[in-house]
Amino acid sequence: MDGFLKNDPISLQKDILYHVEYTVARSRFSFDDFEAYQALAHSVRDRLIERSHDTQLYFKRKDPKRAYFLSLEFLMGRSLSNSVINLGIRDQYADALSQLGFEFEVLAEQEGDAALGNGGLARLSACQMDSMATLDYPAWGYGLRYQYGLFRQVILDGFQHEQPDFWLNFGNPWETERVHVTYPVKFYGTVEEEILNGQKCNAWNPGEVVEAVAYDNPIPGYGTRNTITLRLWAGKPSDQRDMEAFNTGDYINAVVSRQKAENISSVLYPDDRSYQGKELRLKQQYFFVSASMQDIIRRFKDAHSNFDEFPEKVALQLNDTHPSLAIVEVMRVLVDEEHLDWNKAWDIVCKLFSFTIHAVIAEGLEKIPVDLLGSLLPRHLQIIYDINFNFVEELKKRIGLDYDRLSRMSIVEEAAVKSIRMANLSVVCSHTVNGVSKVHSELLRTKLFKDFYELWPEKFQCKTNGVTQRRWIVVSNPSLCALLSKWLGTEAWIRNVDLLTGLREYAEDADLQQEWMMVKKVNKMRLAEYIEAMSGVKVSLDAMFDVQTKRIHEYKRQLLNILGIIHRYDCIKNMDKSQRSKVVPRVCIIGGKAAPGYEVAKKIIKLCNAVAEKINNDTDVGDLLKLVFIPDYNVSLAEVVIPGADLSQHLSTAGHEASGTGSMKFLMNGCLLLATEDGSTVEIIEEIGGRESGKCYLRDNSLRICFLQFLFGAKIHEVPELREKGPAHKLPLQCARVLGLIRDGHFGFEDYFQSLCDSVEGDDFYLLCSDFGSYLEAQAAADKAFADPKKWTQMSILSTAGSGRFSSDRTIRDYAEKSWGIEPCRFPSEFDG
Ligand code: HBZ
Repeated sequence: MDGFLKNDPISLQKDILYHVEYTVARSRFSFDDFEAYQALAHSVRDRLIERSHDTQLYFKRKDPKRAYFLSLEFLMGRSLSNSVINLGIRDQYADALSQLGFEFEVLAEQEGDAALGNGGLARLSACQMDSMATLDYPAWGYGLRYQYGLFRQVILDGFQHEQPDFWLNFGNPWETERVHVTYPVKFYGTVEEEILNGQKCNAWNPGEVVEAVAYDNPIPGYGTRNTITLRLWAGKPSDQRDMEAFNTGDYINAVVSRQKAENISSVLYPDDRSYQGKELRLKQQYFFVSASMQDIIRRFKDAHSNFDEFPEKVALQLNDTHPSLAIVEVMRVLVDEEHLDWNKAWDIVCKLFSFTIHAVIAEGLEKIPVDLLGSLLPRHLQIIYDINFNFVEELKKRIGLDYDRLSRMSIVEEAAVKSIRMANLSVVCSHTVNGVSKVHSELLRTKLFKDFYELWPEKFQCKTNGVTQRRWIVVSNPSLCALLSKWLGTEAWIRNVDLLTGLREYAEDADLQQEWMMVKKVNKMRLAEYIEAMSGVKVSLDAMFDVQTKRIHEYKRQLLNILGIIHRYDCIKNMDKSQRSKVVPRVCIIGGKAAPGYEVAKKIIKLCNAVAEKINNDTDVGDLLKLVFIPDYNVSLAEVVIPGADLSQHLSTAGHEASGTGSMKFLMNGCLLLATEDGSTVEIIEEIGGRESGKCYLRDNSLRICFLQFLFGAKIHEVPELREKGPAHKLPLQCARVLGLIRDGHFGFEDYFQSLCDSVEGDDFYLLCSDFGSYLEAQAAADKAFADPKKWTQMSILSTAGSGRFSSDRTIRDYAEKSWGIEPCRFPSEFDG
C-alpha cells in the first residue's frame, strides 16, 4: 500500500513550499537556506510519520515479539541525508530543490548534530537502530531527550574549553512530541507494608513525582517501508502533585518546583568512563527506565492479560549497566502493582533481559552507593537486597561457603562506601551477557566475570560490534558508493554488505584502481578544504592523510601518536636536502573530546596543539609534515574526516579497548589501519589478512603485501609482564630524546607538560615507552607502502572488500537470533516488487 504523499519532484516542491509558508511561517517567495532546510526536513518528516504509522499498525496487527533497546545515550548525528537515502528519494529531493534554486548538499549542512551521547557506545546504539529498521525487526529504542547534548569543544590557545550544546534552540524538526504519552515517575518517600485482600504488600509513597513525556524520532529502514521509533523521554512537571501546592497557597514555590522537573533530562553527563555516584545521574537512569517500562507494559497489556506471556512478547536489551534499574523496576511492578508472587515474577524477569557490557576493567563498572539509592528509590533498594539474598543462598548451595567468592559475586559490595554493583545485578538477572568483540568476550569469561562464567557458562556470548554502511559509506562517501555499485553491478550491497567481497577479484584491475584513487582524492580535497577553512593550514593532497579521531584517553594513546610525530619532525630537521627528498609527506590529523574533568586528557590536547603550532610554522619542514587538531569532533565531522583518510591509527594499549568501532568505519572507506592487536582489530586482521593471519587475497602472494594493516605493540597476554618489568628496561633512546624535547620547552609550556613526560618515564602504565620502537617500525612500513601507490590502492580496495563482517547488520541479526528471539516483521510494500 502506498502512502498519501507522492515523491515526484513536483509534489516534493509543493510540500517544501507548504512547510515554508505554514510551518516555518516565512513567505514562500522569500526564504533563506536555514528556512529551506527546516521546510525540507518537515516534508521528509511527513513521509517518515506516514511510514512509521504503517509500521506500527502492522506490528500491532501481527503482534510479534518485540525487542526494546534501552540506552542512556544515542549519537544520531544529522538525520536529513540519512532519511532521504533510506527512503530512496534523495535524487527526487535534489531535483525538486534545484528547481527551487537550492542545493540539497548546502541545505544538509544547515542541520546540527543530535549528540545525545559521548562516544563509541552511543554511536553504536545509533548504528544498531539503523540496522534494526533495515532488517525489519519489530524493535524500539528508548532513551532520554537531553536538552543539552555533549558539550561543544572550543580550542583557545590550544586548550580545550567546553560550551553547552543547546541543540534544541531552533527546534527539532524530526521529533514528534506525544503529549498524550506521559507517565508519572516517582522518587524518594517511604515504603510501608500494607495488607491488601488479606495479603502483605509494600506500598511506596513517593516524595516527588515527575511526569515523563515521550518524543518520538522516526528511524527509517533502507529498502523497506519499515520505520521504527526511537522514543526519548523528557521531564515535565506533574500536575497531580502541584495541585496540592497550589491549593495550600504556596503559589511561587509551586511554580519554581515545576521547573525542577525539567532538570532531570536537561544535561548529558560528559564522562565516558567513571561513575561519580551523582544523584542527578541516578535520577536520570530511573526516570528513563520507569517511563520506558510503563510504556512497554502498557503496550503488552493492550493485547495480553497474562504476564506469563510477557517474555514471549518482550525482549529487553540493556546497553551497558546504565539502564539496569529496569530489572528491579519490572520486579517491583510485577510484585507490588500486578501482585504476582515473588517467585513467579522472578521467573519472568530472568527470561527478559539481555545485557551488553562495553567496559574492560573492573574499576569501570558502575556502583551506586546504598545511601543514595535508598533515599531516591527506597523500594528498589529493598528489592535488590531480596534478589541478592536469594542469589547468595542459591550460590551457597552451588559453591559452598567460599566467602571470598561469595563476596566477590554479591550484588551488594560491603566496602567503606556500601554500594550496589550494577554489573553483578545485570549478570545475575540477564539470560545473556554479551561482550562486544571476541577478545572482550573472552576477557569477560576469564577475568571480569570469571566467577559468574564458571557458574553459568551458557549465559556468556560474543556480539562483535558493527557499524552501518548506510551512514558510513552511502551518506558520507557518495563517490565511493557510486563506484561500488558500478563495479559490483548492483546496489544490493547496501542491504547485503557481504557482497563487497566481490571487489576482491578486481583489486588489481588498473581501471578500478584509477577510479579508486580518484574517489580518495575527491574525499581528501573535501577534508583539505575543511582543514584550511578551520585552521588556515594548507595541506598537500599528495601527502598521506593519517588520522586518529576518537575520545581522548590515556589508554587510547594519542600521546604515543604525538611522540611519534615529534620524532618524525626531529628526524626531518636533522636530514640533509637529499634525505628530505625521500620522505613520504604526511598530514597528521588528531581529533576528539576530553571529559571536562580529565586533566591528563586535556594536557594531551594542549600538547598536540603546541606541537602543531611549532611544526606547521617551520619552513624547513614545509609539506613534509603537518599536524592538525580538529576541534569539536562529532558525527558530521567524522563523515568528512573518515572518507578522506589514507591511514588511521588505533593505538590502545592491548587489552584496554573493548572493541573500537572507528576502525570499522575507516576500513569500509578503504583506509589502512595502523593498530595494536586489541578489541575488534584482532578480528579485522582475521578477516582481511594481517601479520600471522595467513589470509592473502593478493594474487602474487608475496609476503610483503599480504598484510593489509600495520600492526605493532605488545599483545594482550604480554602486557602484565611488561608492566611488571617496569620502565627501566624499556626506555628507547628515541623516546628519551622526544621526551627531552618536550621537557626542554621546544613546544613551550614545559612546566605544564612535565607530568605527561613523567607518566611515560615513570611507571609507563600504558606502555608508551615499551611500544615506542615497534610503533616507529609500523610507521616506517606504512611510509614504505604509501610510496607504492598501486600496491597501496590494492590494499585499500581489499580493506573495503573485507569490511562486510563489520556491519551492524550482522551484529543485529546475531542479537535477534541469539539473544532476543525475535523475527523480522516486514510491512508489505512497493519495495517487495
Ligand atoms: O563502547 C565504548 C568502548 O570503549 C569501545 O571499545 C566500544 O567499541 C564501544 C561500543 O561497544 N565504551 C563507551 O563508549 N562508553 C561510554 O561512552 C560510556 C558512557 C557513559 C558511562 C560509561 C561509559 O557512564
